[in-house]
Amino acid sequence: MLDLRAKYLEQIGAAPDAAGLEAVRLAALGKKGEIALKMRELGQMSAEERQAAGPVLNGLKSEIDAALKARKAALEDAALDARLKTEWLDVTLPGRPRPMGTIHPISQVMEELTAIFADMGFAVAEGPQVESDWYNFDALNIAPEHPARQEHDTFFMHRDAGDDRPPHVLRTHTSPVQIRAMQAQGAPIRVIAPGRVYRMDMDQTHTPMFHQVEGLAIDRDISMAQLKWTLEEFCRAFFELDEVELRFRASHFPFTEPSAEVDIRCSWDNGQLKLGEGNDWLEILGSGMVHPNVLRAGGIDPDEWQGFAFGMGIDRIAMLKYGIPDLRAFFESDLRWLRHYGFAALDQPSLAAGLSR
Ligand code: 2NL
Repeated sequence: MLDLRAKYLEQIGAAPDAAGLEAVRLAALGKKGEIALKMRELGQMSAEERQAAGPVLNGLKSEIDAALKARKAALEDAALDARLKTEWLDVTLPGRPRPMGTIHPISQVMEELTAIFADMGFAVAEGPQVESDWYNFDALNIAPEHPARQEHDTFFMHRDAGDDRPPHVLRTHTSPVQIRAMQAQGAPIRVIAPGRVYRMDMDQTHTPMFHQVEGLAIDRDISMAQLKWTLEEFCRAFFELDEVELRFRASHFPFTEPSAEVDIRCSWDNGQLKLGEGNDWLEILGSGMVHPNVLRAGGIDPDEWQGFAFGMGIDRIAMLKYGIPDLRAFFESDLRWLRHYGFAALDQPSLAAGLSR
């Protein structure tokens, strides 16, 4: 008996894992285990022998049982300790900062100018960037022999050989959007059309894709005075100036008559541009009274209705407002570049944090 006790307690203590321990349990306490065999032998013993051996055997059984349980608990503890050691995680470590994106300056400027014109009652219209030549040219009173319709400026879409229809174009201005708006809505109408436009031009100050916003107001007696007020009001709000002064210079566009190029009063003091003051003028947009042919193309009777229209480059006014001197800011969209030029969206602390590494 003492041999059994020593043997099993030693094996239990040496069991390396749960499986080893289970093998020991079966050998000792299992149905065909050594203790069970001894229990069975009690039946062949005399009463006195049985009275002596029984309690010893029972005591041995519970001692081994307890030792098994204790060893099992110890093995589980050790396994947990090992796991905690390998799966340890320092939740107090600082996070890894990730550089964050921000709204593109062109998108922000589009939102700004849309909000300003919306306050003045203009709705936003959108349309296709691939246009028919009718919407892009004919409807705007641009004659077939006009230079813009020749190869130079315009991206023409492909036509199959033998297909003699005039090719579609990448719109060269957002005016076709306003033709479509006039056709859909009729007069009176007040819309702006911001969006991408395309011209075959690529140098320091031109990109083949750029952004334009055009505006259109048609009613029974819209005048150039209202055009001027609308543009002044826009410039005051957009450039955040108390005072603006605009100058209309006679000009020519096929789609307006009369036409005016619009300059804003400014100063250039040692290379620093200031809008709203000074003795210089900076051209910012083109405008005029909508040509009767263009009204007709939009399905509006020029004997009953008239109105103004204007168009300006968004990239250009974005650069003016935020002091961005170079188109690379738009190509590369590099946050460090934009921050260098004090782009306003970067003033938000959460965005600045992403840049500070
Ligand atoms: C410029 C000149 C201009 C328009 C665009 C327009 C649109 C319709 C009818 C008449 Cl539907 N006109 N647009 C008018 C005058 C000038 O843009 O220099 N843009 C950058």
